Amino acid sequence: MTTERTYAMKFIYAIVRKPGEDFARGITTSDLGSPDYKLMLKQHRDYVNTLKSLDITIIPLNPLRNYPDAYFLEDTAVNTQDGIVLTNPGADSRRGEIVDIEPVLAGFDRVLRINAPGTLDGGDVLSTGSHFFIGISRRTNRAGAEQLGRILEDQGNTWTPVPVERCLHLKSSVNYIGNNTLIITREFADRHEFKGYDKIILETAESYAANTLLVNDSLIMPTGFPRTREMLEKTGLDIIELDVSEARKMDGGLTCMSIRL
Ligand code: CIR
Repeated sequence: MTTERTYAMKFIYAIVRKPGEDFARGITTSDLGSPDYKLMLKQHRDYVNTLKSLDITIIPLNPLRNYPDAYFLEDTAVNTQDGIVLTNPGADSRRGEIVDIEPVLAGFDRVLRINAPGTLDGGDVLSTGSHFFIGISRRTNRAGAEQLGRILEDQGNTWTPVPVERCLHLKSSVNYIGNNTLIITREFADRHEFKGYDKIILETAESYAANTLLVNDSLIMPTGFPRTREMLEKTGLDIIELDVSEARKMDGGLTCMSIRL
């Protein structure tokens, strides 16, 4: 591990929410079968314990009644490092999650917000430091992306919109793993927006592994993607594999289940 590694951000806290018993009523397009609550809770505990083991202080929240997707906290807020931006989630069934998370975030930093008609999910926002990519997706519209873009520019950052067509969120397919390097699916690898970055390009069968989470010096990746693991090992980062099979059945994964601050 080199000491001069460049992070997108160094994290101290993670806000996490225990999945509720109704989590299987969340939105999903996957055909991976019905998720199991007990297993979901175990996998969520493992996720939280892994973050703790990386010296991250956990802010735990309880399940949110009537919001089965609310444990995918990432979609509700964007940490720009100069403040926190409360989103306006693109799915109607998730919009009310904002009311609950706002006071929690207000304890950390200045909170700005995305307003209707703009919609934006945090899963569409990828930071590589002072540059941000914002996915224009089924959840994030151009108005939402432009609102966030203006906030980022005011803070001295830059941003690029990226069309997202075949997956839920931008970060379902692309994540930043430090040192100017992206982990990226084949679908996005040749896009002009990502020119200038080094890339770990995933085999199509391992595309889900794009949702890998960099926490300081460690990469948390989903289990079951051996070719991706081999490529990631060459980065010299510590690699931790976590089974997130139940979140995957609900179209989520590692980045989605926390807000890192
Ligand atoms: C949804 O469709 O909104 C949830 N079932 C999954 C959200 C996953 N979030 C993320 O990728 N950031």
